[in-house]
Amino acid sequence: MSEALANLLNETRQFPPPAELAANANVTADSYAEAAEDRLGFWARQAERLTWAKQWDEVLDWSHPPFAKWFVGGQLNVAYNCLDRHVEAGRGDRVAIHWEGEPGDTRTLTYADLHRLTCQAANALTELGVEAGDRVAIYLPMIPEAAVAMLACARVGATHSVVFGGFSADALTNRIQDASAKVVITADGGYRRGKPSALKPTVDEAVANCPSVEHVLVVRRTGEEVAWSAKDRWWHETVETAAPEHTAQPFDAEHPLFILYTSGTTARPKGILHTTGGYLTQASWTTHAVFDLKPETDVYWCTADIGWVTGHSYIVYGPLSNGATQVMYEGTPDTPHKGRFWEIVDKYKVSILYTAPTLIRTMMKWGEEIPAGFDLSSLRLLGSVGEPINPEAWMWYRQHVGKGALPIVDTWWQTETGAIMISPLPGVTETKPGSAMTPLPGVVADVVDDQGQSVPNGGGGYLVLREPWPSMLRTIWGDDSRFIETYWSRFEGMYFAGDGAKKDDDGHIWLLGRVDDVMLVSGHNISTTEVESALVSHPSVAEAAVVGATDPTTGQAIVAFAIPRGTTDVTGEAGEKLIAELRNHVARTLGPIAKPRQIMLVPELPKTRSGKIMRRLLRDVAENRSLGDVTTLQDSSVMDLISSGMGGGK
Ligand code: 6R9
Repeated sequence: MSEALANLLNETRQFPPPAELAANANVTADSYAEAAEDRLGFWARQAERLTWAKQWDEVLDWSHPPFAKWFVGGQLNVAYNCLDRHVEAGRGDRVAIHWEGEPGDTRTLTYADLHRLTCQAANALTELGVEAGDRVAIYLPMIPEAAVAMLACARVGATHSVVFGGFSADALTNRIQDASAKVVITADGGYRRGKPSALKPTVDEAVANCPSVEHVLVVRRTGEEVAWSAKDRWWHETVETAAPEHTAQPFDAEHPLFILYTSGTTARPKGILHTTGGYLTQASWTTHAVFDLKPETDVYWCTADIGWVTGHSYIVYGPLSNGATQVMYEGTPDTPHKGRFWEIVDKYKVSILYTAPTLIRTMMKWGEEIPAGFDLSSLRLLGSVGEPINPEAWMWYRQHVGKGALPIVDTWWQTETGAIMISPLPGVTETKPGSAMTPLPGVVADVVDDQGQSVPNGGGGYLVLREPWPSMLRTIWGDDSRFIETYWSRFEGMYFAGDGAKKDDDGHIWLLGRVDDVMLVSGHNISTTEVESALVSHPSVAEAAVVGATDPTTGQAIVAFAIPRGTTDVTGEAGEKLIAELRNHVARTLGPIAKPRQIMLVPELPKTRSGKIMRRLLRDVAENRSLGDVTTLQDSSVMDLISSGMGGGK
């Protein structure tokens, strides 16, 4: 795909794991060999890390691809694995969640506390008529009740569908209707950017159009006034008064655990369905392996929202099944000040931090003096997820958060994959800034060309998965044919992830962004990620987004949007000079073919609510079109800022 650029972005820096971490790592290099020799045996051993009520008969049934069944005949309860077994083993007093509200209020929940609340919530759901197999929609802020609600559903075998609290009434309505949810769990609101942000009115609007909903359970968080209907029940009057005893009943390994909707760029949302045994096996093992989590001593913090898959797998199911102590934060990173994240790391002595490139680049823009003002000495491992991380952002993360020494795990995966697939192992892999490196043991990924042929080292193409994996999506809810068409039709017998990737000379994998975002310039495929990384490698640029705009001579031309770092002067002539310098910088770094036709200096970039850059909207700006659908934008005023521009020119 990027033959014009292959190997032009010469990243030669490499960092071996710290010796002490390598010596005590949860997982060693042997795992790769073990899994290569017997992949199903390897996954069966990881499944044994869980507590099963009934042993499986067969590890994988792949007799009707692409419909997989893992741990066939096995039975377990997910909530039992996340809570009861820790309490039964005498670890009930261990802190499960150090919760920090945005206004600064805090709660500490031990495993015993979380267990009791989950049992009460399970009893309350049963009392509301929820049975195994029913769907429950969850629309909550980042409060402990979000985890409790998910675990209570898992406990009674109800399938949860968490909808991110920032989504509109329309988005919520579509998701409730698609899954015919019987109950909605919400709150009066949550705190965002220093003030209460209401949720209940959105639910009221949605539920008015959702006849399947019988009850709405409402957590009181902000105390703001809410409208009340016959379907509504307060959480504190229903859950907190319910009996605290509840016996978790085991469910089949393939029992539906949750549906999570992915937005997609154009089409209607897809309800990605995950099931019980395989999902928990891989979510749990990857938490243990990739984060080297030591439940007795580590304090883990994943900054994602529970409304995204990262929150499902790496706040709820992965960490809790391992008995981890974690931090959960309700609010935004700049409330009440830009050091809030670092203050939290310092306060709770966080040792493992898992965050997103968009946040790292925002921190770069704010300046390194902010993290420098806090004691980050408790940190020992850093993670990244959500987008390709540019080498300069990776280096900044290592330098200014990781004391120039900590390992970084850049983890590639998707809502559809359920758990981490491609990532360094922190005690094994010699990392390269910007590369997700190699598939985890038990995962068979490859980069293939248009014809589905594996590309040689140094080549680029499409990322695929060649073998089924335990936490793979089982289907799109209610739409098997769309499942087949979207993921299994592009290449015979392979899962098509929709991402471009290349293999470097050592065979390590570099993600190049969504294939829809690849540009075709004078007959050459050029990845947006590589040009963005070249721009971010310039000291004056904090963040960049690149798109291909129609061009009469070259087919597509590269148009870049760049956010200058903190104090850079971008007014008038200084701006023009910087733009000229940046165009030449890209040409020098990647080759003349990648020189942007146009660079615009902007204060912000349009992002989805999960922090991914929306290049589609930038393409509209670059081609002087009116803007397409902006409903999934995190902040719709951003597009006005960009269109009016801080500076532009060729
Ligand atoms: C976990 C999550 C999935 C898409 C995926 C890819 C991008 C995620 C990445 C990455 C490069 C990484 N992505 N992690 N790209 N390097 N480490 O984000 O799930 O919201 O479904 O998005 O995100 O493009 O295909 P989801």
